[in-house]
Amino acid sequence: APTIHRADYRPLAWTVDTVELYFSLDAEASIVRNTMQCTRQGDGPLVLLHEGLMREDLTVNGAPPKAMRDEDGRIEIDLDGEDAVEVVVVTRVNPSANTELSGLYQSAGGLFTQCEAEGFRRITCFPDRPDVMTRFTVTLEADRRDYPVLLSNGNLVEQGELEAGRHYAKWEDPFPKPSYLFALVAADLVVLDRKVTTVSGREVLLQVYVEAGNLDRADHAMDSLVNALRWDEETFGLELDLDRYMIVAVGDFNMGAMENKGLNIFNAKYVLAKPETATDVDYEHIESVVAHEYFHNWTGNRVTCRDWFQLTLKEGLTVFRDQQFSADMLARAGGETARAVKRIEDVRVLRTAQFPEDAGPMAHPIRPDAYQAIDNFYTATVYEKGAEVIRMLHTILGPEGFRNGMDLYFSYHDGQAVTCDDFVEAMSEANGVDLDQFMRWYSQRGTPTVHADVAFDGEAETCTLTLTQSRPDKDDEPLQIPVAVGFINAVGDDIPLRLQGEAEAGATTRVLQLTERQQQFVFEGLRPGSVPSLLRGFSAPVVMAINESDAQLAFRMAHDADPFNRWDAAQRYMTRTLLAMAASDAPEVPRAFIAAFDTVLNNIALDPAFRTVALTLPSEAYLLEQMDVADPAALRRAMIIMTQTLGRALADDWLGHDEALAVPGEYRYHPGDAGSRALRNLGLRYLCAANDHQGVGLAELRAANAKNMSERFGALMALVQSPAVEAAQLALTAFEQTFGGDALVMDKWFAVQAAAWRWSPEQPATLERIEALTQHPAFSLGNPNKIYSLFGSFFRNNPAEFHRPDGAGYRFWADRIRELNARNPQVGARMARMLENWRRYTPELQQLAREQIEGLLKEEALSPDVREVLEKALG
Ligand code: DPP
Ligand code: ZN
Repeated sequence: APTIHRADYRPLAWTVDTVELYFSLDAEASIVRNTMQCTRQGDGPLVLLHEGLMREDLTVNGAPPKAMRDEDGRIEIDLDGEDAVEVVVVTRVNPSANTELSGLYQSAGGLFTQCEAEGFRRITCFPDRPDVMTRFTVTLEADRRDYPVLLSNGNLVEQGELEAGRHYAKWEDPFPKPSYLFALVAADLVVLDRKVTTVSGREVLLQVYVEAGNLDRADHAMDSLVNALRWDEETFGLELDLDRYMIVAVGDFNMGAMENKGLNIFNAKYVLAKPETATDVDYEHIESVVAHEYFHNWTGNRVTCRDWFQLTLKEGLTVFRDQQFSADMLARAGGETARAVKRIEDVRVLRTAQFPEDAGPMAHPIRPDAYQAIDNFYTATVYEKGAEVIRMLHTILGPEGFRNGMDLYFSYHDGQAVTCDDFVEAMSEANGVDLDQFMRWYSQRGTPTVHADVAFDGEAETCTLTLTQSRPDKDDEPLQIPVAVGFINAVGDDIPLRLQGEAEAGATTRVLQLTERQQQFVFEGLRPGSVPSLLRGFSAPVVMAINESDAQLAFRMAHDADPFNRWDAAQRYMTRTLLAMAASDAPEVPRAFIAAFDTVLNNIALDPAFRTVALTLPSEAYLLEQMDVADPAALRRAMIIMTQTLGRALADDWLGHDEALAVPGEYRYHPGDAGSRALRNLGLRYLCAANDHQGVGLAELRAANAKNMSERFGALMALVQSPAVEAAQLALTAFEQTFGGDALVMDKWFAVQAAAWRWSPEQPATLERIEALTQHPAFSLGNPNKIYSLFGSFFRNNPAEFHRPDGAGYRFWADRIRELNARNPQVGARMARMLENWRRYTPELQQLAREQIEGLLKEEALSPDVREVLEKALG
């Protein structure tokens, strides 16, 4: 596929003012009649894009076009002398044959659409680019019995019966929108309604549509939607602009959810929840994804992207908004620690998924310069690092300055398709702050490093902090990096800080602006031995490099007043200990490490939720990234010894906390309760890893009898992730018998088995287990959630079993890529990415991986998505 460059952007010569779509819906043969009123806005032909369409008719002002070219999915029609024309296109599509789940497709007997990024051109011919904003009127006509519910964007203006058991509904969206925000649903669904009054006093109808039988799982999504609506009113003064806002859950969906104007379509796993089937983590994810899509209504829909290179304009900003929202919700119920734990979880995701991406062959700036398949750029970099860049602006400008910038951004650009520059310029202008240097964050790739050097002068009681930044790409262009800094005294208290030249000491955390390659900051009144705590709250998406002894890390683990850094100290200590163990012939957990761990575990002044994140080992993906040569087998051996040691050495403590933290009463989704459950689940993990008799007994009981899925699944996971092979098998079978008919719960059942470590030689190899599971009746290659659960969690979360020395994991991977490439290239490309960092591994593994990647590249029918990933991987 050709490479598309950001620099080549040109506006189109023609735009579409209004479009009328008439769908005669049918699972095998839907007819789409598309009537566009087009107007000229520059020199050149009218352009229509299409992919895989059967075209039945195309006319301009009622006649076949005179001068028309049609090549590679691009129609160009010369219309010299014309300034306005009506174009009609009639196409025929087969939703039941659409396994890519892009465009119009079938799921569980219903019809659904997914148009971002380029799915609309698989429905009709259209200038399918985000900078073409059009008013849509949509009529859906279908069989009433099979498709009783007919939905599209905007307001329902007409509906009625037709002959032969058919009916219709007509929808009008009052807001011009790009085609990627178009949606329709025709299905047999039930609905949860709620009416709320917006801040300006308008009554609006909120709806959550689910399959019959799932109505008892829709309340949490609805509550989340109401909370999001209120939060955006209060925090940003942004009100819902529609009379009706719909969320529809669908079982087969490539992404998490989609923010179509007024008609969000969601992967069912981000809608459906009840205590018996959803974990605390599911509840948290639903809250944040519902909010994310709702927030897009302003950041994405009212103001959209000029081109797909600007994706982070809407995604980075909207992820930042949903993170802030979730943090506020959690803090409201669970206090400031709950907010900090949310921040820690977000950074953990960044380090696990984005840091390796930014160090690998797919590394790209948050605003990429080039791509072959845009679907490959819905990445952790665009989303998560993009959100960190917005967060830095928030830090630099402060909450009020940021809000003023948002207000100005909307006042300038409402109803427009704009660029990241437009956003940052509004922030700059509203605050009178020069952000030219800050803009470099949009074009840099790779994770920058900040080296810190701390020098005390005992006599003068000063401390000089020298910060040096380096970029992996352009080292001569320093970035603007806000570095939040604190110092802790010998008894563990934060010290009020005074920078040289200041009259008196002030706050205990100061945000320093690092703008040069190297800068010195002199603090006065600091005694030698004060312990620096740098990059508090993870104030910038960088690696902070500082020489710290184990003792200093243990001290910060016990005392750092910044909860993020307290967690981070634990992560650093764990990382260096695990890496040393992985490099050792006789790995052992040092006593001092166990003592530091013990101190946190038994500090009951700390929230259980915080203790849980602090005592959770870093992900293997992150740890492998820290190894000079990634050796999954050596790391796994270290992980096993580490978990078994912590389970055995602290067994009584884990058991004591398990009893003390039992949550009485009915399940409720609440950060306090969730924290207690999480710490108990973590305890079971360590206890079962150590094959502790009592721990295994508790896990068996809970896996069988727990009233809620958080506890039940936590126990199941502890058993599967342990040497207690028989107990695990019994629990898995019982779980399957109870939940075999529940697709979302079975996703968990597949995922937990795919992530299983091998604790003893008696345990079957995970790969063989996965191969058997692909034959399970609940598994389906056509369902993306199943792919992510069974294959994704194996490739991503189980490096030692995936990167097997015999290469069987890689052969399995290549076979799955072949299958998925043909069936669903977007999902196939995501799975293909799971081996992109193959050059990081041992020479033996590299050789085996290379063979498989090269073999795949010889395939003729490789989709552009998969090809781009593999070619870049081979580089
Ligand atoms: N639906 C995806 C998201 O909300 C892409 N826009 O991030
Ligand atoms: Zn989004």
